[in-house]
Amino acid sequence: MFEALTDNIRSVLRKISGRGRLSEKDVAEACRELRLALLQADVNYQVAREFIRHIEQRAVGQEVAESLTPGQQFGKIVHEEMTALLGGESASLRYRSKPPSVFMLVGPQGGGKTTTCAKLALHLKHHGQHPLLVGADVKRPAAIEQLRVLAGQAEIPAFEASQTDDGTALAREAVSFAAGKGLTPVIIDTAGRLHSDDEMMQEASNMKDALAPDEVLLVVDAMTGQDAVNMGKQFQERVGLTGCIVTKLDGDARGGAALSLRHVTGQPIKFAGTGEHLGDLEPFHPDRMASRILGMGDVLTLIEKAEEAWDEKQAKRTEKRLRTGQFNLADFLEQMEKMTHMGPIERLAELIPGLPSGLRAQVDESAVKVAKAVIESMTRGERENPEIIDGSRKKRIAHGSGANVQQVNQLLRQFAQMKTMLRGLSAGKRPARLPIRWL
Ligand SMILES: Nc1nc2c(ncn2[C@@H]2O[C@H](COP(=O)(O)OP(=O)(O)OP(=O)(O)O)[C@@H](O)[C@H]2O)c(=O)[nH]1
Ligand SMILES: [Mg+2]
Repeated sequence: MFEALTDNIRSVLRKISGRGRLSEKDVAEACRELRLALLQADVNYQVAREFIRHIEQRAVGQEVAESLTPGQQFGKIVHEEMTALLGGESASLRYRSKPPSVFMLVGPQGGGKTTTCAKLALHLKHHGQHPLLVGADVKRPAAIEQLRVLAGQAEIPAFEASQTDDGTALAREAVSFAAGKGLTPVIIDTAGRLHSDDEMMQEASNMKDALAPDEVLLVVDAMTGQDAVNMGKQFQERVGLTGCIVTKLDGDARGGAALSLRHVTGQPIKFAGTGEHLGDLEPFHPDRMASRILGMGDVLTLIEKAEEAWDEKQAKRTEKRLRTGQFNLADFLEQMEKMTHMGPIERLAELIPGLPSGLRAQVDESAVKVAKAVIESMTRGERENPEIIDGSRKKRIAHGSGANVQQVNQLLRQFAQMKTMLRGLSAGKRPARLPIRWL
């Protein structure tokens, strides 16, 4: 995510972090480079200018001058300002006291509305809610079918309309249906492809007037850069928004849209889409995103992902096995499988602080596949007690898994390292469950 931006900012911060004292010239130089990095990432010109102005004001002031580590203090200021730019506090969804709550997703064509409706519904279902999906893109039967298919995959009810030519009437009907069935929230997918943007916004605005939704969420594709931001501004003016969802952060978006959207629309980013799968939606936390952009990782999101993928009972069992020194390659394999459920490893690697970019590139799924194949070629005894694996066993395992002896050795070494690390951590709390070191 935002690789070039992260690399550029890191290099500015690296240069400045070792300094014992910062002159105004040093600050000016760092700010100039930061500004350039932002503009190259397609951040709105005014947003970049204001961001830098804040940093400059603080960096030449007391805060830095009196700090024992001015370079690091500068980095802290950049992190804080980036967090503020992304909205400061995390923003949650608004619900009405008498359900069903109503969420409308709006936005330009192809931004990801339909997909995001289903992702959001699934996310909320995982948090104990009972959503109803409503396809109100009535001009395109294919769009309603698309939502129905996604709803089926997520095992979430999709509203079957009795009439289909008026999106607003359909949505109204869906809300009373939900009220009768105790379903909430009602998540409404709207049209992105009409004759003109004008017509699209008019329709969204009419629907909003009729339904008085609790959330009007703008869904925009981060890869469309400043176009997305301009559309966001128009939607805010014409329809009125309560929040934004940025999609396709997994692609090669430069970051400009995500960084400018909050400032330009005045509305918080509430979620981020990070892939094509229904599970690829994350609540948006400005401080965590700032950490990720600055290359500082995002351990909290990593832990949350781990917790979603892991069941508590199993985690307890693993912890116990660690404590009692029973943790073996079979557990290792089990963990690896769990981890592949958390999403592509490269993306998880972004969440781990301090991984240099070169190392990130080495963390690929094929390495995990090899490791899995190697472990699967072992006998049960070998998995439970890797010490018995001698030269001839290594050859057999390598042969059986399609790997070479070196790879078998490497895996055994990594396992030993991980075991040592986990044993050290197992006295502590949550990180003990995170098998990150073997990366
Ligand atoms: N990689 C990636 N693809 C996404 C993400 N969100 C949506 N997509 C893809 O983007 C494409 C368009 O998504 P839709 O949900 O159909 O977009 P839409 O806004 O409903 O489109 P219209 O209804 O035509 O305006 C689909 O192929 C989705 O799979 C994401 O976060 N990451
Ligand atoms: Mg759609």
